[in-house]
Amino acid sequence: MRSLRTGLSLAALFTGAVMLFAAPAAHAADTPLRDLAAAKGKVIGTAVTGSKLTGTYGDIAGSQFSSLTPGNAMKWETVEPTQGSFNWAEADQIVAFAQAHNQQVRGHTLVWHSQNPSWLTNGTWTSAQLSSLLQNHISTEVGRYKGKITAWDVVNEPFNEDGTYRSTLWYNGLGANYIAQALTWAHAADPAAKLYINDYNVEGVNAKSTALYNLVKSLKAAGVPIDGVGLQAHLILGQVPATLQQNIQRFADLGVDVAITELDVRMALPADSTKLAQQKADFKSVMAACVAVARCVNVTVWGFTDSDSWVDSTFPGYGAATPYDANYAPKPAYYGLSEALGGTTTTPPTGACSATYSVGSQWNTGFTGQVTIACSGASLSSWKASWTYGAGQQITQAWNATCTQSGTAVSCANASYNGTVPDGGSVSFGFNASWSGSNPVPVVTLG
Ligand code: G2I
Repeated sequence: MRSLRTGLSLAALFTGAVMLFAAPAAHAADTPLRDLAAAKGKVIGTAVTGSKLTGTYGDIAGSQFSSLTPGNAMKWETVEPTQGSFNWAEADQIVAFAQAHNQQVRGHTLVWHSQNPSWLTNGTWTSAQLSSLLQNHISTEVGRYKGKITAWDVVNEPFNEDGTYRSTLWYNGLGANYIAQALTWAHAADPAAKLYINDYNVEGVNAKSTALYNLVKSLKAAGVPIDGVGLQAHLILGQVPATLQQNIQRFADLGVDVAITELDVRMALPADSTKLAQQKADFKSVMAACVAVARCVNVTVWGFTDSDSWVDSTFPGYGAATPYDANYAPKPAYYGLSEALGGTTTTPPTGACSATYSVGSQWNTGFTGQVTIACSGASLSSWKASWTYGAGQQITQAWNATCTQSGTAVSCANASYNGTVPDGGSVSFGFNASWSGSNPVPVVTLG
């Protein structure tokens, strides 16, 4: 009893605070991506949700990007939910925001098999009726925004993976010629807008991208107004196609522009420092491929923050696919984009988060410890605290983290419920451990 009381009072002596890295707010001094891109003759864009364009979301969208793409606001089901009754509110709002921030707008998308209104998909139409519905839709929407849209994704996702035409309302009703007709109608409605065909899984050289290549070549030969191809680039961590730059180049050599239109890189959750570093490399190599080809004009991310991404709901267990975390802190991926555009920042991508280690109580054979991870001017979506026990200490039990010890090396990762450390917030976990002889406070690293 006496020794226990002595041990407890001594514990205060062992309570130390270890600051890790404390960087300034990670994005404070960095040159905005749009300025870096402009210096390379490129445009950098993001998909946006109109209702979110205020506060920090609006600040980042307006200051970092030189192009906006409405994520859903210009799709047919949004703009004409009931036949003949139009809703342009969100699309107008995004266009106005872009104009106020000196940004381009990529119009997305006029002809697609998805996100069409039910009155259209459930209707029974002759070819002539379908053709006239499509022409009216294109003329109305492109005409409304004439002079305000830099580029339109006129036709979206026309191909199957094997390079055959996708069976859709349009292909089945009008034949493959719907593509040339849509481009021609869009050109008539806004002759200055650049007209694109946009698809996914066409980033590398493969059957699908070769079908797109052959289509563009034949459209050009026939004098159809086609100005560019959009490579969506919904990628999986570590899987940027090796032939991306070669593929961009072959389209450029056909005499069309190329845009990376919907870039994101999804990973299995939870994110960790290894995955985020790979994601940085992936974003960097995509941007570098675009920078390397003069006719690659725009790289657009499909949502700039993990709180505004389609990935999490579509691929359960996957996420963290964008360059900013859910609390608007730039992730390593942001610095991947920045570095590929010539940015020279060396700011630690994990930002100003630190861990403090303390011994709470200590008795002759054991002690209770605590680590607090706190963020200021940065945030974390997952964490791992590691240290070395040089004096034979051994973790026996932990709570609010999963701790493993191998020899002298201790590593504690967040539990499923406390991976997020918001800007200005903190998370703590505790543990019991044994000791003998001495119990020095270790240096903790955060990853
Ligand atoms: O699916 C990812 C993208 C693939 N390429 C074409 C893009 O247009 C497409 O974007 C996504 C939007 O980011 C999502 O936000 O398209 C999805 C639909 O295919 C959009 O998801 C829909 C949800 O499915 C709806 O439940 C929701 O009401 O977004 C709607 C509006 O938030």
